[in-house]
Amino acid sequence: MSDVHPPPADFAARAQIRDTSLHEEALADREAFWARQARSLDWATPFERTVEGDLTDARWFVGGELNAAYNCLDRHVEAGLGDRVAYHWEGENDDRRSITYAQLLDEVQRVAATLRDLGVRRGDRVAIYLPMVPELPVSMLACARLGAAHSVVFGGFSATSLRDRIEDAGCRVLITADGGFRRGGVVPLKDNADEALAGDTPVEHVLVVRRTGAEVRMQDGRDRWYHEAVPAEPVAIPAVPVDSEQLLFLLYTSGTTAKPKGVMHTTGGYLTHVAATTRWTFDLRPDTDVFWCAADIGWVTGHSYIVYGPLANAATSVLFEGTPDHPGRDRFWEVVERYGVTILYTAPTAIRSFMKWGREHVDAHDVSSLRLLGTVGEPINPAAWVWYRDVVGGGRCPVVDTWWQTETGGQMLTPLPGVHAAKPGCAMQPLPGFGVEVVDEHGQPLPGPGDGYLTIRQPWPGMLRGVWGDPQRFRDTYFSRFPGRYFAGDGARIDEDGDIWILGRVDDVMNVAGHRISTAEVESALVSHEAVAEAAVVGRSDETSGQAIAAFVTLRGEHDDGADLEQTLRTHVGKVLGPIAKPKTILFTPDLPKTRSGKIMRRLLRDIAEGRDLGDTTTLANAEMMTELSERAAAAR
Ligand code: 7RM
Repeated sequence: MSDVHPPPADFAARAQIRDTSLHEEALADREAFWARQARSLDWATPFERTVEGDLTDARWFVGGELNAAYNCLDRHVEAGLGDRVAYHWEGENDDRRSITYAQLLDEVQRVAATLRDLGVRRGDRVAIYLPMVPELPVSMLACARLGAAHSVVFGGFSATSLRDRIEDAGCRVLITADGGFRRGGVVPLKDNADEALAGDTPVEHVLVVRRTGAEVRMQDGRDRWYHEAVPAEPVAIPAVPVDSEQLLFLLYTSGTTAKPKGVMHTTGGYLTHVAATTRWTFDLRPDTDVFWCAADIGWVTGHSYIVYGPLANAATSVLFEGTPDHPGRDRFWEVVERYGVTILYTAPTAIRSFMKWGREHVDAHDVSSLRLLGTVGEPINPAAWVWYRDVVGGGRCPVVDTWWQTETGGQMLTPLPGVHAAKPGCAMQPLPGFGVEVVDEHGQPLPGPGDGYLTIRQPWPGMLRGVWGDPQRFRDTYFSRFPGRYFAGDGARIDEDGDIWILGRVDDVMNVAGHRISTAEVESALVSHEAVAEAAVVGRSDETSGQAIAAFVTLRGEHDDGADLEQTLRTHVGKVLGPIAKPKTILFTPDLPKTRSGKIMRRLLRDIAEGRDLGDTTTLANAEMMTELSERAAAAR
C-alpha cells in the first residue's frame, strides 16, 4: 500500500552507519551501549554506574561529573578546532556574523563572569527571553558553565506567559533584549519583560541585549545593558564540573491543563542523547557539514539540535533569526545557497507552505549542497514528504522523519538515513538503545500489525527527570496510564513490516461508526488533492456515528471554494481512504489556528466543531480569524 524509498544509492554508499550493528550492540547490552556513547563526552570524574532507578526515578551515569559548556566549547578549542565556525548567524535586515568556537568560548566566559558577579550559582535558574541572536546560545552556555539552569522562554510568548514561567521556576536573573525583529516589525521584548516583572517577582537582575535600538525603560538597580555589564576583555571562567544529574535546563510545555509544565532535563544523560542522535540521524560530518535546524531555540528542537547536539559534536550550524517568507518566499533557499547548507531540518508545516508557494522559489537558487533532509514536530503528509524529497532534495537526499518530544529530550524514532528504506509519513524505527513499544489499551505490546499507543519501556538517557515543583503531576501525566511504561499521548500503528507510524495525539484519533481513523490520515488524503494547501481534521460528536469528521481546509492560491469543491474533496477522500473517512463537513478558511511553534491547534478546532465556547486563544499566532470560523461552523452544523 505504501510507497517505499530505499536510501539514495550514492548516499548509502558513503553513509557512516550502513548496517544495524549499533542496534544489535544496544540490544545485546543496553547499558554498555549507552556507557560507550557517554564516553564520547569529556568527564571531569568518570561515572561509576551507567543507570540506576526505574522510569520514574532514573539516574544516568551515576557518580560522573562533567560540564555541558566544556563539552560544547573548551574541548574542541583544546583539540585545535578554535577556528572552526560554530554558527553562521543569519539575522534579519542583512545582519550576518560567523562565530568560531574560540570566539564562542570567549563570549560565553565573559557572560558567565557577569552572571557570577550578579550572584548566579550552581543550581540557580536563569530566565532567557531573547530573539534568535548569538547572545541566546551564549547565555545558555554561560549558565551551563556555572552549573546554573536556564529556562528559555520563546520570544513569541506574552508577558503573562513569561511571568508564569519566571515565578514557577523562581528565576533570579532574566536575560532579554530591547526587542526582536520579526517580518520587518519589532517585538517589544523589554516592554513585555517589564510587564512580567511588575509587582512581586523573584527576578533581581535583568541583562538587556541591544538588538533593535528601540527606546526602552531601564529600571535603576535592576536592569543593565548586556554590552555594558559584560566585560569587553577576555576572562577565564572555569567550567564547573557538575554531577551528571545536575539540572541543565527547564523548558515549559503545554499539557492538558492551562498550566504549562516545567520539563526538567539534566546534564550527562541529555548531552549523551542529543550528541549521539545528532551524529546518527543526520550522518553528521562535523568537519564538512553545514547543518541547519530551522527551529527556534525557544522550543526543544532548538535546544537539542541548534545548541547542544551540534556543539557537542563540534559541528558548524546556521543560526537563523528570520521567517520563511520575509523578505521573500525564497528566504530559506537563499540561506541554503549562501552557506552551502548540507543538512536541513525543519517542520512539516513549513514544507507545506513552501509547497503552496511553488517550486519556482526553490529553483531560483542553487541548493545542490543539500545532502540530507529532516522533519520534526507533527506527522508529515506523504504529498509534502515527496515534494520535499524531490523538489528541495532533488531526489538525491534521504528524508528523515524524526519523532520525539520535549519530554524525550532528543530523537527516538526515525529512519536511519543510510540504512532504512523510508516510507513517506512514517517515523519507521526506534534509534538504537531506545525501548519504544506500541501497546494496546491494556498495556500489552501488539503482537503484530495494528493500532495502539506509543510507550517507552525502559529509562533512556535524555528523558525528562521530572516536572518542576510537581512530582505528582510528573507521575500522573506520564506513568499512570500504562503502569511500568512512559506514555506521552501519541497513538501509533505498526504496519506489516513492523514499522511505526505516528497517528497523532491519542485525542486526535477519531472513532467513526466503530472505525478508528487518524486525523492525520484524513488530512493527508485532503492535502493529496491539488486544490488543497493545508488541512486540519478533528472528530466531533455525532448522534449516529459516535464521531463525525470535521475538516478545515486552506486552498492553494488559484482555487475557489464553494459547494462543488466541498463535494469533490469528500469524494476524493472517499477514494483515497474509503467512504467511512469522508469528512462530514468541510470549512474553507484562509488560515488554520496554530500555536506559535506552528502546530495546528486541534483542541481549538474541536471546540469550534463542537460549538463550544472558545476560551483563551492568546497562545495562538492567528487569534482574529477564530471567531469568524466558529460562526461559520455553527452555520454548517
Ligand atoms: C520535537 C517536538 C511533541 C509532539 C509529539 C507528537 C508530535 C513530533 C513528530 C510528531 C508525528 C513526527 N516536541 N510529533 N514529531 N508527530 N511525526 N515526526 O515537536 O514536545 O513540541 O511535541 O509532537 O504528537 O507528541 S514537542
